[in-house]
Amino acid sequence: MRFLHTADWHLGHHLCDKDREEEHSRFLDFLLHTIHEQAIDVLLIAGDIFDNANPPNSALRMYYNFLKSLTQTHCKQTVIIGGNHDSVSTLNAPRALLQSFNISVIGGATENLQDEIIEVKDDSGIGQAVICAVPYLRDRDIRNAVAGELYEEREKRIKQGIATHYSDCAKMAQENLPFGCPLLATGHLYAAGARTSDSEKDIHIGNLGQITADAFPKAFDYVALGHLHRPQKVGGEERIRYSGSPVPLSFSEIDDKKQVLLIEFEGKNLLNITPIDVPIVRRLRRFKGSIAQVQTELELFENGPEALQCWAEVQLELDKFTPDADEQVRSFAADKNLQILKVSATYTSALASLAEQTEIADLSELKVMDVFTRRCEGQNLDEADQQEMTLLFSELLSDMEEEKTR
Ligand SMILES: [Mn+2]
Repeated sequence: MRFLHTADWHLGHHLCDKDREEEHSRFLDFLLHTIHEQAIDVLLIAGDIFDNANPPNSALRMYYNFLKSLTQTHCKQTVIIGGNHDSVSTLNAPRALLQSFNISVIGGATENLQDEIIEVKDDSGIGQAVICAVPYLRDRDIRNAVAGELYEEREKRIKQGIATHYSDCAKMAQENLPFGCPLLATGHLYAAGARTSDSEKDIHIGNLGQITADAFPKAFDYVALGHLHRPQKVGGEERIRYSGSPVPLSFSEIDDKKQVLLIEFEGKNLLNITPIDVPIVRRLRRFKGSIAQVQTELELFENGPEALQCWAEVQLELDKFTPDADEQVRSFAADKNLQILKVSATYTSALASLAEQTEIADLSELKVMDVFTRRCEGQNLDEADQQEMTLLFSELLSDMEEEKTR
């Protein structure tokens, strides 16, 4: 059997106010083409289909058009799980309808665990594989907050909650697993030791729920993960993987390979895992250094073979405040097929404190947690209090986020 693993599409995403529609549309065309070409039997989409809980109509249209085209391929079964960015109700709304096309949607943890277990059958109804379609597990799905709980206890409870969910699922799935058939699982979480980029939001109260590879039962022959945008294995295990996002979601992902994963089974034997590169349709570039260095680099910039115009970020390193730095930099790129989306500056020593003040001027650059941390500074809190305050604040943020994505 041939499975294709992808995740973190983030349809409806914007990079510095620029929409990604063209890139997403080309990715979905590539995906359909790959499904045909590689004769894929099962498609696994491991969460964060949409960038936010209220996706724009254009993103919804793209999603449904893709699913419609999918029904015209030989793909027998599609499994879609909700991520931390997805709204459970938005994903689940067409669930019953999509089920009649063998597209199973698990927007959020289900009341009855059996609903997360999906059997793949051939045309004559014979079981071929079973998938534990575990979605992003929200705080309320895995633990009941206990008043006065300490940091360590909270961490342990979340981790244990996730691990228990997986082991219960595996046990239940094994009961009906036809002999010689593979058992797969999905997940949307932050596995310990994995590498992040700049574009993942914190999950599980400031990333408290980092589980390790051994939390996934050995019974799983492959685990298709989502959440982290860089493709990677977990704990060195071949069978536990992040596919990564197909479109770079921040300038920190410039050097990452963007891929989908082809997983081939013969009976229960995992034969091959083959990354298939997603074609780059738009290059993202980062230019860094003094104004003169950036000028030289921009002058040397050559257009690549990509279909769409390059987007760039410029990080200036300045020794004095230069009011027209932004304008200067943009003028160097005037006759290039390149658009500068963002210019930021850092200052050398003497101006550092001033820079810290001016840095705050750009609100879009500030993260909520950074503002909170700065506010705590100078309050003379001891380390334990600081940790507790940060945890409480993360918990509040997490609750607000979960409220948005119900
Ligand atoms: Mn994501």
